This record gives sequence, structure tokens and C-alpha cells, in this order.
Amino acid sequence: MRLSEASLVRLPVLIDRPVYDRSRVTASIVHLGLGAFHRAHQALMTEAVLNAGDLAWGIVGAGMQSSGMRDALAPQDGLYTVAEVGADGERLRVVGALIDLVGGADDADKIKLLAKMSDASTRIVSLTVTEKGYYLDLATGNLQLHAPAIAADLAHPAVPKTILGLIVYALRNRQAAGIPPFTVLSCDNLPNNGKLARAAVVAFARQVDTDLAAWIEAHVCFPCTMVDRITPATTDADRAHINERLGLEDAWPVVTEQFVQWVIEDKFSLGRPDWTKGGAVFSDEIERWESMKLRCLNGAHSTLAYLGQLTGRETVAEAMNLPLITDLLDALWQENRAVLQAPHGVDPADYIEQLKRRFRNPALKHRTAQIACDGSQKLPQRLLAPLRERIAQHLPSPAIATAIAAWMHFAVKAAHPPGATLSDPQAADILAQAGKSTDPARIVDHLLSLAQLFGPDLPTHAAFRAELLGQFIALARNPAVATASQIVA
Ligand code: CS2
Repeated sequence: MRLSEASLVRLPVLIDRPVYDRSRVTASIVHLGLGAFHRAHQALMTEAVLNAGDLAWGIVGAGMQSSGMRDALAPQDGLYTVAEVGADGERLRVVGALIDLVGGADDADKIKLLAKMSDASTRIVSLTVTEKGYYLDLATGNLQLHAPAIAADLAHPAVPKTILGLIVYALRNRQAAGIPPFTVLSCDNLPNNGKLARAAVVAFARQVDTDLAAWIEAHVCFPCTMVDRITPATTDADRAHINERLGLEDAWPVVTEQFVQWVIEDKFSLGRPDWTKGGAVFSDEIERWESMKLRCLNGAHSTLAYLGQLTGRETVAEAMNLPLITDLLDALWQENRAVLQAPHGVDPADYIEQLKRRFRNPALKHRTAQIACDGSQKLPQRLLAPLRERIAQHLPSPAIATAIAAWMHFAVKAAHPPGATLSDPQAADILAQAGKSTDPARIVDHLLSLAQLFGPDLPTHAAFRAELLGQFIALARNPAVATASQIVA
């Protein structure tokens, strides 16, 4: 029997479920990018608000790419299970915060979504669309005006498909109807995510109507947030195990760790839920929280993912058993700490010890291949930002250089033999550069020439280039690391 409102009574008593009347909840948050992460993080914090009796904050969840999530959850009345797992067991809860679901990529879905966003009932539009969903050139901060999806949204305002088109056209409808704007809440792993979201939205709006762009700049709030919860893609084994415990069928449960953190800048124009009920923190120190998390957690994750891929480690926990990787992570954290401004009250040493425990979580099957995706979108804020700060202080960065070299080997392996794929929005450019030569110095120079990734400064920095090349060659010669056999090192 399927999990649903009607079947909730059959759940084993120890499994948490909504304690509020879902039919009385108002749908005032539209969430774009309905994946596992949102459901394990912001939706769960919102569930705590609803459970505490404030029914003004239900979520309408929208998948941006496909209707898969809606098709899985609609027959369940939007209900789904979160399994929080750790070495000492697991806790299951059924979450009711998603009170409506709007489709996928079809025109009809997007028209419905635009209408809901334009409606006065929508007070917050939150986002988890990954780095590439903002269509920003991360090296320059410019909007990718020529990206086909952006060009299509500028040409077809009635059926926008990107977050930028949806937000700008919904705000235009609201402005025309005299409805105040919603707050745009970015929950993606980008530094100053609210500021980047604002820059992308305003740049898109300028192409539509400069008055509208000015109105957005003057009236729309874009709070910054730091989000953290390691949430791998759900596997069939997860599904089978959870369904057995539920005694009901949940088509798309979420498995996540026990740790959760959400730090939010308190800047909302139409009110907000009291997410502190779920453990969130409102703070003015977002930049420090974000950069510590992006560099220490995500930077280590990417390092571990590329080296894990090169050493045949399928999961993060497996990679944490390899001294080659853990030694490198220790060195990487040292390099980060030298330029880190931690939030007040946080001891970076404790934070890093906690990260090690989280990465070793034996109950999470977090695939290195998943984290290795979209490197071009992740390296700038995770590895290149601390690198640039160290360069400015004339400090060498062998660990960061090794991490970048590991990404380069990962790209070269994907380019040999030609025809292989790389999951990255810039795959074509990366593979073209990675496949041009078999000589280490040339490979490093070709890949460094990717200006959207490395900017104008890094390729011309002789000391950094030498450090990177040295680490690239060292990895090619390391017998534990399987690099492309074509490389003549
Ligand atoms: C990971 C993140 O896939 C990735 O790039 O580094 O999704 C990471 O698990 C989360 O940011 C943890 O909060």
C-alpha cells in the first residue's frame, strides 16, 4: 500500500508524522529545485514550524528539469520519508510540509508555476538549483546571456523555464498588479548566494525592462544563507529498506545524515517562518559561515571526490580509509585555516574534526562520482578562492594545487579515449582542452586557459603554475593513482 494521507494511520507508532491538519496549511513558499537536499533540509525545518502550530508556511515544490519527483510524490499527497542515519542507527519521519507539487519541464507545468509565483499568496521563493542553475560566469559574475536556456526565456516570456525567467516574469506580473514582491531565498552552495541570485535576477531583468530591474533592486530581498546537510541521491536499496520499516511504499524517500545546519540572513519582505523551531540560526555573519563551509566541507569533498575517482573509491566513507586522501585533506584544511575567518564562537579545529566524523559516516553511501559532477561550477569557490588569498599572502599551496591537479587528471581520463562524457555544463570546452596533448605541461596549460574557471590571473602566475604542474606529474607517477595511460610523465 502506498504512503498517503489515508494510509498514515498504518505507520508504526515510532515513526514521526505531521501532527497538524494539512488541509489548513496555506501554501506560501514556492520551492524551485525539488530534490533530495531540499526535502532533507529546508522542508524539514519548515515541518518543525508547522508541527509547532504556525500553518501559514506550506511549500509548493517544483522540479525544474523533470516531473519525476511530482509523479512520485503526488500519489502520496506530497508525503515522503526522511531517514536520518549515523553509526548509532537511524530515525525515520514522514514529512507533510510539501502541500502541493508543480511539475517539471513541460510548458503547461511552467505556466502553472508562473501563475502561483505571481499570486499574492506566495511570500517566499526558495531555490536549490545547484551552481549551474544561476547561469552566472563565476569568474566574472556576469550573466551568461548567450546560454540557450536564457536566450529562450528572454524570447518566450509566457513560458519561462529557468529560475531567472520564472522569478523576473513573476515579479513583473506582481508589479503590474500592485502585489508586493516575494523574498528570493537562495539555498545553493555559492558564496554570498543571495547576492549572486540578486545579480543574476537583476541582469536578466535589465534585458526585459530597465524600470522593472530598478524596481527589483529597490524592493526585492535576497537573503544569503549557509546550508549544510550531506544528502546523497536515494538508491534502490535505501527505498527497499525504508519501505520495509514503514510497512508502506514510499516511491522517493530521502536518506541523510543526522547533522544539519542552516544559517540565514534575516532579510524578508513578506514575513518568514520561525525556522529556529527546526534548528536554523539567523545571523549577520553569513559570509564567514558560508566561506568556512564552502572551503572546509565542500572543498574537501571535491578533493576527495576527484582523488577517490582516480583511486577507485566509490564512496566518501571508502575514500576516508585511504591515507593518501586523508593526509591530503589534513594538509588542505591547514592551508585553508591560514586564511580562514571563522564565525565568532566557532573553533575551526572542532569544525574540521566534526567534518572527518561526518565524512566517515558508515551509513551514508555518498558516491564520489556524484560529488565529482560540475567541477567547473564548484572549483572557483571551493578551491580557487582560498588559493587566491594564499597567493596574495605569498604562501605556497601544495594541497590545493594537488586537488586541482586531481580534477585535471579526472578531466583527462574522461577525454581519453575521445568520445567519453563528463557531467559538467562546460564539458565540451574542458574535454577539448584535456584531450589536446599527452604532455603534462601542455595539458596543465590548456586546462588553465579555461578562463571561465581559472580567470585571467591564475594561468599567468608562474609560481602557482609550477606548483600545479609538479603535483600533476606527481599524481601521474603515483602507482596508487590511475591516471590516463596516455600521459607521458
Ligand atoms: C557536495 C555537496 O555534491 C557536492 O558537491 O559537496 O552536495 C555537500 O554534500 C553539501 O553541500 C553538504 O551540505
